Amino acid sequence: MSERSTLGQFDSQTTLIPAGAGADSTLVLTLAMTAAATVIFLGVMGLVWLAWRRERPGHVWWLWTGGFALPVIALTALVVGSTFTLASIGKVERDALVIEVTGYQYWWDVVYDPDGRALRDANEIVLPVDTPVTFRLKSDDVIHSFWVPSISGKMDMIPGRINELTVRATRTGRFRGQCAEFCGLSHPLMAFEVEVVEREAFDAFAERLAGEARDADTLQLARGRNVFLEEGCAACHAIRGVAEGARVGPDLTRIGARAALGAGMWRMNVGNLAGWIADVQDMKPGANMPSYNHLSGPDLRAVAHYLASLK
Ligand code: HEC
Ligand SMILES: [Cu+2]
Repeated sequence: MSERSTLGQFDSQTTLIPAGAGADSTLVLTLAMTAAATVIFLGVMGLVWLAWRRERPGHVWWLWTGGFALPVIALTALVVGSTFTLASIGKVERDALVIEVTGYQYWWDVVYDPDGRALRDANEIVLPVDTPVTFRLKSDDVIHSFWVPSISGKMDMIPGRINELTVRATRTGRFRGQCAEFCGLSHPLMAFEVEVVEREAFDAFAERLAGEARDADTLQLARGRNVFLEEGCAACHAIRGVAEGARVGPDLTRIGARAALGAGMWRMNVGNLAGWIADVQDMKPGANMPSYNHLSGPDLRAVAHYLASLK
């Protein structure tokens, strides 16, 4: 079994098996364009073949239809098709749920309902199925691009700007998102998971997110929480109810519940968590986090178990 994250199933990151309204219409347009291009290509090749066989050049009539009328008709149809598709993608809906996503080198800050309860999470996005969701996309360092190929087209995240992208997931499942704009050497390692669930499951998820982190209710977990506080992790990471405010790294309040560790890179488990903390530069080269290879074995195990318990 691969130690990589759960994603990598063949339908988790593809525009060819759509799971969202935007991806749906883009696929229809793509197929229509491919079909039209194929017909035109075959037609032109047919004409080339005819021209090849005849000794005399064809009539002027051919020039007018083949060289002028046909291209005008074909291009007009394609322009109309793509204009309407583009207009239908990301159409703003008033009652859409708002999720604010901020890109950082090389991870994602996620805030549900930013104008209301402002529930913060990271590196994973849960969406209710068949519900319009408007992503409010920002960046705090360089330009990133937010892309969940199975669900919708991509949208740039530009420092100092807010871009909006409205999507509607059409079936439940797990999908993979990926930063789609070169943002530094570790850009390809900047991914995330999207889980599309039924509305009730989404509401339950939001409830869990609203609370504080789970208590450290065993000796080992308490030791792990102390390591977290004493080693200065809280300078960059927040855990609600334990250490609040820091935004340099992902919010860890419910890290143990995420399927992947390190923005879509590794499967979430105690072993990978310990490896990450001890030698993050080996697990994810370029991550903006120091390695903690001076921790004792028991301390490292304790903090890894503590983080895994935060669900
Ligand atoms: C200087 C700031 C900084 C400090 C200090 C720091 N981290 Fe991080 N940490 C980060 C950043 C930035 C990331 C995101 C890296 C990436 O994915 O590119 C991160 C990622 C993580 C992740 C993965 C989060 C996820 O969603 O997958 C864990 C777990 C983690 N840190 C634990 C710790 C622990 C435990 C400590 C203390 C022993 C610590 N960090 C100290 C900045 C920091
Ligand atoms: Cu990026």
